[in-house]
Amino acid sequence: MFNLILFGPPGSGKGTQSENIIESFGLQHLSTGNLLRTEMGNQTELGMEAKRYMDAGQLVPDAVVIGMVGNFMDAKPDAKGFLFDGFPRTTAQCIALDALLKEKNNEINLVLALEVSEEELVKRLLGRGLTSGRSDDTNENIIRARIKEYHDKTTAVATYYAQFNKVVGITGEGTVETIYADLKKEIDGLLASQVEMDAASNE
Ligand code: B4P
Repeated sequence: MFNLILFGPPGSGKGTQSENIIESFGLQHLSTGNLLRTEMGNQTELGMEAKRYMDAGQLVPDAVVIGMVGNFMDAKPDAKGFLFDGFPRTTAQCIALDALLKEKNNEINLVLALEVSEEELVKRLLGRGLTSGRSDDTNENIIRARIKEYHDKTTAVATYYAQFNKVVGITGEGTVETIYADLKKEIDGLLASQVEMDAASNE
């Protein structure tokens, strides 16, 4: 199994780049933002609770998100790996994810961290808000609150995985294609080194 986290602030291109990565590498896409928006669209109890936080630019409580991720992973027993997009977003979520993977004798192999300036993030999200219908993208104050949540709670995710030397920073400004090429180079490099290690251990 190959498990990858695509990490970065809101609007850094996680959703955009995930599409390319899952297509090339056949990973199962797990976007907590998408899962939460589906729950909201279906007006489930979980979705109605999540909406209150998302509309204020705040993170949804850990227990809600972790339960949802566990259910999603259990429903995909044949996945050859997961691409985690927008998850984990707190240290508690990192610890919970490690435990969920360990139950399946697995771990996170790589964290790719997209780096984008705050002004570019605000510009992109306001741009998406013109057409997406997402209420959290239309108001600059809410967008800045989301970026503050990222600095207050989510940058700790990179610190957590850095202690295991799993984080690689990627410049997230430029064309979608050049950024994808940089991401792909890192994934290809890691997969090649895993093949070499497997071959060596079979000798
Ligand atoms: P998410 O749905 O995860 O999404 P996001 O932060 O808005 O951004 P993403 O980085 O995916 O942006 P995208 O590629 O689309 O989160 C939404 C909310 O859900 C959070 O605020 C939180 O409340 C809640 N939530 C989600 N997960 C949670 C968790 N684990 N715990 C607690 N709460 C959680 O790109 C944005 C725009 O930029 C697009 O318009 C795109 O076209 C454009 N763009 C992308 N790449 C570009 C490039 N290279 N150049 C120019 N524009 C580009």
